[in-house]
Amino acid sequence: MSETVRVDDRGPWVMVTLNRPDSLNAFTGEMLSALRSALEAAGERPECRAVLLTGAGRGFCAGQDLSEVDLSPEAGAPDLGRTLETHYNPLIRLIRGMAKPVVCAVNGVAAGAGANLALSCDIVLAADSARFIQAFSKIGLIPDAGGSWALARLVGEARAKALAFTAEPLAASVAADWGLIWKAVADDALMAEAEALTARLADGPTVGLGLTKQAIQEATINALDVQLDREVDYQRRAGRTPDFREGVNAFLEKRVPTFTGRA
Ligand code: T3D
Repeated sequence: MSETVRVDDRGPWVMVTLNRPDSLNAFTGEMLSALRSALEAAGERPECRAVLLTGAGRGFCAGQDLSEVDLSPEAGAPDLGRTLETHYNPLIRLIRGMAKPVVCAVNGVAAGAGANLALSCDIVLAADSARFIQAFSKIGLIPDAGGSWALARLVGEARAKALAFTAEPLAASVAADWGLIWKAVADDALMAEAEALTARLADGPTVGLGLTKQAIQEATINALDVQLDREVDYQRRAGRTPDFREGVNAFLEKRVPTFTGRA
């Protein structure tokens, strides 16, 4: 296991912690590879039914580690597209494509690709003191790690452009008011609330939740007719799971359902 990414197995779910607190968990290449391996393993393990992502120390993640970029004249012009193709794009696709809930607890500042990594997760909780910063324009870059896509969809073009052009920090409470994240939580309550939510989701009907995730993501690009057909397909699959049977039986028997998450 890497030191820069900690994985705590909590039985039905895992907590993945970005762990370079002295640099506000800024991403090195090694750390990005470790994060991808940790998430791939969580995605592939059927016993793992939800993931919680957070950061160690006072920050969530300050984006790409800027001390790793070689700007010496000998190195020539840097190819930042390669970092995206090698690391960030596969990570974002992995999280969005994972057929189980990914919760993010933003414990402190989230800047650059760190902010956009958080926004790629399914449910984002943030500490009241956390801030979201589209830091890219300060160094002449564009919002990456899915940021241009997520911002435009979540908060609309006007707010997306202002956040990206100005790199102004956005407080967690405003991010929640704008619909950028699910909610802001008191600092000292963040982890307990995020862990309880992840545990609850891990106890849920995993196949149905995975299909729900896919349906909602596709809805942002599909026309209604296409989406209605998707719902037919996904509901057919959800209706064939043991968890549907269990949910209905539990309702009729006036008891709490015990979902297994099995297909
Ligand atoms: O290949 C490619 O590069 C393309 C991909 C790009 C993706 C990106 O993410 S680009 C955006 C990169 N991130 C940034 O530009 C953010 C830079 N950081 C900041 O602006 C500030 O640190 C924060 C606003 C995030 C937090 O400010 P503050 O005052 O709370 O903390 P600080 O004192 O600035 O930082 C604390 C330490 O973390 C400090 O180290 P020190 O002085 O204590 O030894 C600082 O240098 C370090 N740190 C913070 N961010 C980064 C970093 N070190 C390396 N890279 C960073 N991104």
